[in-house]
Amino acid sequence: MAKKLSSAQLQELAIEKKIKRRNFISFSAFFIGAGAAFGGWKWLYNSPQETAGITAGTRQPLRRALNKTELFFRRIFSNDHVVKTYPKERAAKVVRVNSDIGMSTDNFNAANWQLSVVKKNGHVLKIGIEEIRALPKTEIVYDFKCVEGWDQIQHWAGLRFVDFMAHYGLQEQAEMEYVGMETPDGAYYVGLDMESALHPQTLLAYEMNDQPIAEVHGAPLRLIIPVKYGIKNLKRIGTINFSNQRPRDYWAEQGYDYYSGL
Ligand SMILES: Nc1nc2c(c(=O)[nH]1)N[C@H]1C(S)=C(S)[C@@H](COP(=O)(O)O)O[C@H]1N2
Ligand SMILES: [Mo]
Repeated sequence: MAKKLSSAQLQELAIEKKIKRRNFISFSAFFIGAGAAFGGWKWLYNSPQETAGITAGTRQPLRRALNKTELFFRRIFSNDHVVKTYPKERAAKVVRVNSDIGMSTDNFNAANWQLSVVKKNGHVLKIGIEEIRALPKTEIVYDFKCVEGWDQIQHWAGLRFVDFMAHYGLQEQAEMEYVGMETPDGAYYVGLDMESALHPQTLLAYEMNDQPIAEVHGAPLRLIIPVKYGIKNLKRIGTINFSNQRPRDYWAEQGYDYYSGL
């Protein structure tokens, strides 16, 4: 015959039972959670690799997520966001030189440089630097940021890209989704979403600190696109083209973010 338990003992038993149940629940939750995490990782790990092309290879689901975050940020930081500017006195006198891909001096002569603009119909406009200098000049003093972790307040001047498009009657190309820019030798190249290219602070720059841009900084014409990291600020522009697909991009091919916005 079962021993009669006191109410205190009964209470104790009930509590013990409760603790056992709690332990069971938390252990199960832990194993289910760990299982899910492992499963998720395995799923990602076994997912097909995207074909490395415009962007470097990663697992397809990860790339889909990255592309979604890009769209999200593009909507939030669209053209009404303007990068902070500074008084000219704040601009660095000694401007940092970063990298020089596509900047070889072997087959390049700034004196006979011409910009090539490939129109939608395949026709190529050839534009000299004097023609660009004759158009309205816009200046900007802002904090230039490189993904490698440095930044510097710099003073640039040139033709706003949006003014350039209007002046050369490039409305049809402005309706396209992307702009591609490349050095004359094609060794360095960037792809830009049209919104950022047409941003009011984006310049085809030909002056730095009130002087023509030095060769190392991209003479005679470079891109200054304050809404992007340094990697997109192509030095020594040779060709500009337009497309509805992402143009090739040097650093995106190495795994950097294609959008690279700030
Ligand atoms: N042609 C060309 N443009 C380029 C680069 C390059 O290597 N080649 N590097 C980019 C990077 S990573 C940065 S930070 C800036 C540096 O510009 P700066 O040398 O004038 O400081 O240029 C960008 N444009
Ligand atoms: Mo950079």
